[in-house]
Amino acid sequence: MRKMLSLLLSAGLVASVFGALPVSAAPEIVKTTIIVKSGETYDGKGKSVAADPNTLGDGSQAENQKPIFRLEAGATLKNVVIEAPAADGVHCYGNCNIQNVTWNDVGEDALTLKSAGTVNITGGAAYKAYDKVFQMNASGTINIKNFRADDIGKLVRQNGGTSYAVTMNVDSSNISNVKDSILRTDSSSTVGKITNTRYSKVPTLFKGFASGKTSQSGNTQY
Ligand code: ADA
Ligand code: CA
Ligand code: CA
Repeated sequence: MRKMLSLLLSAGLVASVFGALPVSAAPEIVKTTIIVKSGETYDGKGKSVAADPNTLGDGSQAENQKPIFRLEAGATLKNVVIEAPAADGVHCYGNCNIQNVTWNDVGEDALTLKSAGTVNITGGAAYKAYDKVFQMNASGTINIKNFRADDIGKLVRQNGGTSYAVTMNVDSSNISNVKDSILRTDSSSTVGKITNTRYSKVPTLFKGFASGKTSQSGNTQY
């Protein structure tokens, strides 16, 4: 009886110790793109996901991979960790809100604006982007706030050779180990602004902007 009791007690102790540890579950493998409908919110509540490389893409630099999430106009994606392979990340068809989403190993790119709208990125992070993090394939605005990026090619890239207008804003973020630039465009009408941001090992903040189209204040280098 005594033995039984101590066994039960120690089992309880073991269980409570493990219960207190942050156990990171294996990512949920996404086989077909998750669609978040217009005006709806997908709250991952902290879960991690990854692409099925056979159906969505292997997260290499090959074009035409499929996204893990497709957000219709006015949709919100929050509290998700995207692990490798991340395929073509997230596609936004019009306005979208991205809150506390972390890409631990960006795929071909992290997020693409596919039709005109405003992308609001608040919190979260992107790591290990061989080339681009946010890709703007349509006119509109991207607001990036309280974001962390490290080991990336570019933070925002307007699709090469396009001339529509994009407004790119980065505020209160921390950007490090950048190969190319933070914001890049080929459009003479695109505007870029970086404020209150800490950065380290960034060759240039802006690339390809026309004169008078960039502004910065309150940034510090480390
Ligand atoms: C490259 C490519 C574009 C588009 C883009 C993307 O810039 O030239 O056509 O595919 O990538 O959206 O990933
Ligand atoms: Ca691409
Ligand atoms: Ca892409």
